Amino acid sequence: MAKTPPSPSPDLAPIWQSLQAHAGEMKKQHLRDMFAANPARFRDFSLSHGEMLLDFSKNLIDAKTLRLLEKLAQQAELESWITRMFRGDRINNTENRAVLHTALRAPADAEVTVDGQNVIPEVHRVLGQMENFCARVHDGSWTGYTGKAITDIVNIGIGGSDLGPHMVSTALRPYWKDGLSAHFVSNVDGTDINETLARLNPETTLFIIASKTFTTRETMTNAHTARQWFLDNSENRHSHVGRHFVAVSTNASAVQAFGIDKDNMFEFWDWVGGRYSLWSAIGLPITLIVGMDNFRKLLAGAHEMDEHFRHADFLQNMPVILGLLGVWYRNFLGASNHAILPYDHSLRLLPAYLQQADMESNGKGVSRDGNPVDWDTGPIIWGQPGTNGQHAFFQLIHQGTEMVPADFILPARTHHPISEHHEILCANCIAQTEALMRGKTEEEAREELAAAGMDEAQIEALAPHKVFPGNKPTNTIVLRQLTPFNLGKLIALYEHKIFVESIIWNINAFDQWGVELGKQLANVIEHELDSAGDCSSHDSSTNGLVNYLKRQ
Ligand code: G6Q
Repeated sequence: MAKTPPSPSPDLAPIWQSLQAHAGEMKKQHLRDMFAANPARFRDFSLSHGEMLLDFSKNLIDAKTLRLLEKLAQQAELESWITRMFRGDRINNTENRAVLHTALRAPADAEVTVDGQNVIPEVHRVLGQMENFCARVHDGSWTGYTGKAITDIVNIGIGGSDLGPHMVSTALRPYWKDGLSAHFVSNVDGTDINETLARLNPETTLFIIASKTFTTRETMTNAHTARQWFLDNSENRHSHVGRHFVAVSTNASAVQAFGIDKDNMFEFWDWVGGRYSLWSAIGLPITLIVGMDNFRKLLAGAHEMDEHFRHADFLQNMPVILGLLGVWYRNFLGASNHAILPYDHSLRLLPAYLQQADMESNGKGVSRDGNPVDWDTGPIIWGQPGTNGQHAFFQLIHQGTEMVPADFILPARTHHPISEHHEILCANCIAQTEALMRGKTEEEAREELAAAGMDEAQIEALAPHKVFPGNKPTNTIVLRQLTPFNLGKLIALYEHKIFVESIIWNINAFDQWGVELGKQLANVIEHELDSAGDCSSHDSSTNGLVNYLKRQ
């Protein structure tokens, strides 16, 4: 009998063992046979909520799998963790912080307290400030230093202060305001800012310096370069800076030291994690480019998912189902990674966004109490939009040796109904999930080759290469259309999925010490690259690389 892997807590050991035994049974089954045996499989294993459908029937599960996974969630006290997160408990234990991105999209009459203080009025005060500012930019009453209206918004930020606003702004391209363009600069590589500035006119450009800490080296370097470019290309008057630079931060003193008036600073709070911050003032570039009404719809969509997550029974609950399936594949069926495959060109940045959301949250090697984990945690997240991926890495998903559970995300309606493009896109998306599930038997492969006129010897040689094992798990998430509301809902779906997994794995999804390390290390080497003489303070490889670069 297979050895049961260690469970995330002693209390979970029996259910973990049951799931392990059940996984052994399920590995002997094929999805093709399960579909043949149960014609109602789609009905049994799909959920629909508002304008979103989740078809999870093409997973290696049956009713018993779900019952066991539900029990796992119950025994991990998921319900109480959900309550604790939403009510503002300090569940980010290593940073002693509440985790309240959900409060950012709660209605004005909600009440969520942190340290006895209701945070909702503050959230809505900043939303009001964003709304006023956007209105002034849009109606032309906020102008550049020569009196011209703003035409270009440049967001300078990195990680959580870039990926969310960038992904959402790109996804909502059909909603962009006429006469405005958005740009995103994140990389400290001067190429990024250089290429962006080359396209801009300082008279009509507004920079948003987005940094929770306002100390992040990359962002501050880009911000200073942008300010210098602005001064060099305008009348070199510092008094003009205020019209062209605003900040989003929690660090008021550093913002003022940079030269941005505190009235032009948009605040957020330590209970908003970087990768969960697009709903806060970090969303300012989104509000500018698509308008406040659309930003509020984005928030409303996320709130709808929050309510669903809080109140739906586990087996009717989309984030819970996705999270439990994630655990099922990671811990019981040996999957090391998970693909995000949006069949929507506008969602092309979603895989990169979810890489951070998921891998920074659940890429943890110690449990909440600081002990090394003995069980697998977050998988590697990767992906590309369809149909491009089909002509690249799908080969490995279909016929490689690695199991790659995948999410296919598809809008039923397109914003660009041009000739037959959307039908082709939809057909490809659905056909791929079908092919991954069914595969192609040797008999089918042989028949196909014979029909193509091959002789026996050719069939013999080629048939093994034409066989597709199938039994490859996929979810399909269909949105009626990629609207601001549905996008908000989709992002919140993934946020909560990630949370569900972290609870089962008994890890803190809301810190990121691995990211902090990079920030410290680079500072030391930056100084050494700049100082005279050979560097000898590191290992021979690090010293060798530093000294090689110094000589170039
Ligand atoms: C996100 C991370 C990280 C962070 C960036 C930028 O959860 O903490 O990606 O967002 O390092 O940090 P600042 O906003 O402080 O510049």
